[in-house]
Amino acid sequence: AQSFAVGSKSFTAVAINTASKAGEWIQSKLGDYNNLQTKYSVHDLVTEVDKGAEKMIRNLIQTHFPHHAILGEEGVEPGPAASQAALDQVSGEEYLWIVDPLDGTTNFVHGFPFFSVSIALAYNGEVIVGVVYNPVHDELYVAEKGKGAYLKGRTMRVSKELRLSDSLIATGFPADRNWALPLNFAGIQAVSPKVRNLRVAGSAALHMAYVAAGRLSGFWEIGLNSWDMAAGALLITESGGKVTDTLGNPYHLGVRHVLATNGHIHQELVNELASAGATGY
Ligand code: 2AM
Ligand code: CA
Ligand code: CA
Ligand code: CA
Repeated sequence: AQSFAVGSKSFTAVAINTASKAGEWIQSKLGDYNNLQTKYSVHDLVTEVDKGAEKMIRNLIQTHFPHHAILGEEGVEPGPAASQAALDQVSGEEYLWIVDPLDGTTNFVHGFPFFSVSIALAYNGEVIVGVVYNPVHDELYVAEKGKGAYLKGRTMRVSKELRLSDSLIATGFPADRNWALPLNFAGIQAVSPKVRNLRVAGSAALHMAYVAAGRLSGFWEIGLNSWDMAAGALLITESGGKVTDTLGNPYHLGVRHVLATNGHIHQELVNELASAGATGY
């Protein structure tokens, strides 16, 4: 059965400790432009900090749970096909850690202070622990399945807006400039007149944490990977919100086009994206 610990070691405590340590190290490297590389395209960056943070996270998890599997962004070849293959490869694992060591690399490189560390633990394919850490604001978001979600020791709840017209919504500009970017422009064109305003701040994991904390009413993005969303998805559902694909189907680790909201405005957003032909499907 699902458990939150092996022996005396709490999964959540390890996730929190690991995300905090990695985040503090990342923060200490802010403004360091060394070893900037492009990965898949000029829009897809990776730095020694992404790689170093992932190494640190893997080491800490392995020290505590040597038999658990780890899926981390920097251990996977770039591109959607390799991401899907990497996820398929670990789909049979009982305990799987899903790690984005630095979500918002472009922001980090430019010194735009909106990035995060995302660590999730899945048990038989279902996320049971999710932690997102924003080192800039020293904000640690924690969720345990069935036990709620917390920010600075306080229970998080999603926002209360009932209508899109009262809502602050976030999305992302996809890294894929060929099919996903024009598609999301269509989504933005459809959604932006209906909402109070739109934000595009560049960290999917942190956008999702903001939905959980009630700072955003919703978020959607096309072409993401499991490590961008796994922790954020649990934060949101444990805060009373809703996470699906952009068609409104239930979230699972293989979802790439995500819609996450306070629940109330979910169907309205599904409808807008569908009518704009901007679901990504
Ligand atoms: P990253 O910073 O960890 O790479 C911003 O729109 C979001 O897209 C971020 O969460 C970012 O994660 C992610 N992202 C950046 N490049 C990407 C790519 N090539 N494919 C998919 N997602 C990407
Ligand atoms: Ca990346
Ligand atoms: Ca990411
Ligand atoms: Ca990353």
